Amino acid sequence: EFARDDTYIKWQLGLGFAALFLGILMGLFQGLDRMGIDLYKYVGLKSYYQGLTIHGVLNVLVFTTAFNGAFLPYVTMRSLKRPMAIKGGSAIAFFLMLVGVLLAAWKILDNSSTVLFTFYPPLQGHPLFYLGLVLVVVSSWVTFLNILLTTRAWKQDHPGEPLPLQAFISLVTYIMWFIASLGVAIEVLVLILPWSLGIVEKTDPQLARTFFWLTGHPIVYFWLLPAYLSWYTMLPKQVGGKILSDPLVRLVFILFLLLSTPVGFHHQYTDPGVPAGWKAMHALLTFSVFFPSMITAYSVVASLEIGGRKAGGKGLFGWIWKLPWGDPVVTTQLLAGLGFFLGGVSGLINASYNINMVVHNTAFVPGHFHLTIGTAVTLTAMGIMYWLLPALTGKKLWGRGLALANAWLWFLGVLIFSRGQMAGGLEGMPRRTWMATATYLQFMETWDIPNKMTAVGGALMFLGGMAFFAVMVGTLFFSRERAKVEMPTAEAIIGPEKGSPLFTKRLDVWTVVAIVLVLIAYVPYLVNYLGDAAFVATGQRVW
Ligand code: HAS
Ligand code: HEM
Repeated sequence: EFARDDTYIKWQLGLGFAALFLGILMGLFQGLDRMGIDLYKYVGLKSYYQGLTIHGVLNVLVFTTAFNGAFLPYVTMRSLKRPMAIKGGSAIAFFLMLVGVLLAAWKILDNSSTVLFTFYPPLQGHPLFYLGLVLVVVSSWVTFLNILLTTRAWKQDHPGEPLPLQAFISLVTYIMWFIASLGVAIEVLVLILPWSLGIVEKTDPQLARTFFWLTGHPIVYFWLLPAYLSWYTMLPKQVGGKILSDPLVRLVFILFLLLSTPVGFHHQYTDPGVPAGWKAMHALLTFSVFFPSMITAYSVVASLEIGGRKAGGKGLFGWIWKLPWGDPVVTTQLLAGLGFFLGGVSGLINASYNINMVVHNTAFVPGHFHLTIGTAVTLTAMGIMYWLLPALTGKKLWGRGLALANAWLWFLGVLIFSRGQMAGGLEGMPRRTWMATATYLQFMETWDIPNKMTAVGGALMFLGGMAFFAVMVGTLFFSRERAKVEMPTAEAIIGPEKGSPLFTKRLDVWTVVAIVLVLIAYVPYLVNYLGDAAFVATGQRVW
């Protein structure tokens, strides 16, 4: 019944993880650069920055979008027990993404678009690079439309019933992403492409940054929410626990829908041209979007505790040791969650308007996000693959020991790596800097240990990543045993019928509120800015 869509889901996962493979290879190069080791020249890359563009684009633009575009349709179909509504939808989404990735990769590899994953002016890339990224986003919109129509068709057959939780989460994630992605769509189509094509001579970097970050913060929740889907609705089943409360989970995702987007200025605290009042408002909203994650920490840990106690765990912490640590599906996610605690704490430091002045543009920030996207999300995606690949191929997971090594090496590695980056950052060590060539930087004594920690921690993460790919290849080609694996779906102690219908059924209302909040958070600022600003800046052509 699902075979038609599953074929392209598999291809999209393949594309996403191939991107991650190359992405983390560049990560290793960046880490080793901190010890003065320059590997770029051996693989024909022109500079550290070309590698960093590959790292950022492949890891956080391609891997994440491809993984979500495969995983969430997979979940939606199983949750609703029906195939996707648009017949060729999964195929269209895959091919759009494939062409987009090939175009962007071509233009990065010929060094015409070494503009980093944030690609805002005045750095200018080749038009085909931007076009490639546009296609990746359009692919995600096709997936959104497909999920929307599939849930709609289900509702017509089940009038008055709330959507099953996993389909509800998939849908909210994509509604949030669709609203958020309009910022970068405007940036690329209106401000960047005409300028990169030479149709207009100048563009406005400040305005472009604002549109970029309108998308650039909520995109991190687009990356995170599928991991939350797994932590909330699958992990409890995998450890023998239960979801605490179905309506509470829905509330959390509705809060993300509302609060993810109107916070972009927390990436622009140091930008001139944004009045302090607007920055303060976005700071306040950033603290608000912290709450749904706090609720998550509480409820997911409670679900784990139920499982651990059922398995005989006693005392305040005794249940933790009783969790199935021998199962890589579980261990990856537990360690991803533990890493995320630290990612969350450092996020709060970034978000504090005044303290941001200390950490902005320093290595502290990569320290933060390798714990969030780099670990909470990536390690969870790896853990998901440990059941999803057997489910999709019917082959038993190969190399359980390697899979456990993946989890522990990555976790240990990121603790060392991020501590190094953060310690250096607090001593003013810059991010996005080719250390091996900036000889004066190497002689900063206080950065010596942070640099070494970055290199060693990064190398451990890399080894962990290779263990993951070995398990994937092993399962695909060497696994001889068959396995019948189903999507895990945990039961909830408090079911959806106990929640207010406003939260369990009325996503339309919340979508409207979310749009209004975005308009309030940006439109008065934009009207004011456009009234004042002349499009003054000139772009720096790099091709
Ligand atoms: Fe961030 C910069 C603030 C979350 C990613 N962030 C970045 C950048 C990236 C990124 C990529 O306000 C850099 C962009 C660039 O290149 O310039 N971030 C926050 C805040 C949060 C946050 C307040 N970030 C994320 C997530 C990301 C991500 C999630 C990716 C997925 N971030 C910022 C700010 C900046 C920033 C500023 C700009 C800095 C600058 O100056 O440039 C919050 O959403 C975090 C909330 C998290 C928590 C933790 C809850 C803990 C849980 C764990 C449960 C435990 C379990 C395991 C399940 C409150 C849920 C238990 C296990 C047992 C064994 C018991
Ligand atoms: C940046 C290493 C995995 C996303 C960096 C930087 C280093 C690094 C050292 C800082 C570069 C600089 O500021 O100059 C590593 C290593 C990894 C790894 C050793 C694992 C082996 C990942 C993963 C993701 C990720 C899995 C996301 C899925 C990013 C992003 C940047 C970055 C978005 C910022 C790029 C930019 O500033 O343009 N990485 N990384 N990394 N990393 Fe990673």
